[in-house]
Amino acid sequence: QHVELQQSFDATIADEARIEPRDWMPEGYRKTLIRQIAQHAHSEIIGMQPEGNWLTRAPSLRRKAILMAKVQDEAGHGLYLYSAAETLGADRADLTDKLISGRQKYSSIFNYPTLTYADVGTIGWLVDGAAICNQVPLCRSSFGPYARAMIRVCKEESFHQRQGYELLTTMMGGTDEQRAMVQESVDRFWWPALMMFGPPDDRSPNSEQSMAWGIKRHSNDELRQKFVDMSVPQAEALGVSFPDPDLAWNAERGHYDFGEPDWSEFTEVVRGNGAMNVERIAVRRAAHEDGAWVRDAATAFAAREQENHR
Ligand code: FAQ
Repeated sequence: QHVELQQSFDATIADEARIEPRDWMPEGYRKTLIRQIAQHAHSEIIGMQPEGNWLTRAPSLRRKAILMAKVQDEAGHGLYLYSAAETLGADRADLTDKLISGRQKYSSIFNYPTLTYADVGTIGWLVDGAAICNQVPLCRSSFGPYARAMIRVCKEESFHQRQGYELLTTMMGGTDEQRAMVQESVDRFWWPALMMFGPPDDRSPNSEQSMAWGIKRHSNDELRQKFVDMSVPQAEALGVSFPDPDLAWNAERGHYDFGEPDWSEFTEVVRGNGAMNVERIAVRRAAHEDGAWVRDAATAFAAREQENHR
């Protein structure tokens, strides 16, 4: 019977059809999806912090309203993704526990500090830009609930990217000081944004199997290249440069050549040694502990309601 189940799973993948929660799936497929979706959900939740840092100091009411809406969207994405993980049998409380005890990862990018308001624009433009580049193909992921969640998430992320670009465009039309602030921010975020796509293909242990299963649709290096190609004309239009002397159009390849990110820095950040790792987890842990009474009250309320309806 197991052979038949495996054959039916393989046929679904080969037909580019969707695997749904009720379907049989290999344990490795389930585990890989839980790992990736949980990491993705954690990134959305931790990703609220760098920009949330500027909510109380936004330069105008308009900017504050926009930023508040964006940060709220990230919370929504996180909840959506935790729900997708739950369809695979994962327990949300357990996933949160794994995040705050350091047993599950979140994206390296959120371990860099946000030092100026220009960082809000740069995160929108480059970080959400990289996120979209990586996530649009995931709308065709082989696992139904993940693919469907990605459709809405991508629509919201593209709004986020535009607001970031618009913010930077406004600053570039301002004073010399504002223009310098934008360039300084782009200089800090360019390389970390390239690292969001993960290690180079020859050092990416999960890529091959995840691509065979249709969980990932492109390799890390393919998406990184796509992001560079997309970003260079946008930088030119904005009037900023990227801090990479090797960045140059290669007519033969039809792509931009670019330098190598500092992979030792990436490894250190993923290991927990980036500038903000300790603070990010401490803030998340404190929010979880401070919210314990809400969870307790909701559970007690649900129990009482059930009792009343007996
Ligand atoms: N940071 O074998 P691979 C957002 C880990 S966007 C930390 O290549 P895989 C939106 C990887 O987990 C950000 N760790 O792995 C937003 C694995 O470790 P493990 C979130 C990383 O899974 C914007 C090991 O390295 N987006 O939040 C990173 O095939 C603005 C080996 O790597 C997603 O998660 C990294 N950058 O490919 C929110 C998208 N890269 O688990 C707020 C979905 C790799 O074996 C504000 N995820 N690792 O111990 C994916 O597409 C994939 O998981 C990759 C990694 C491409 C990230």
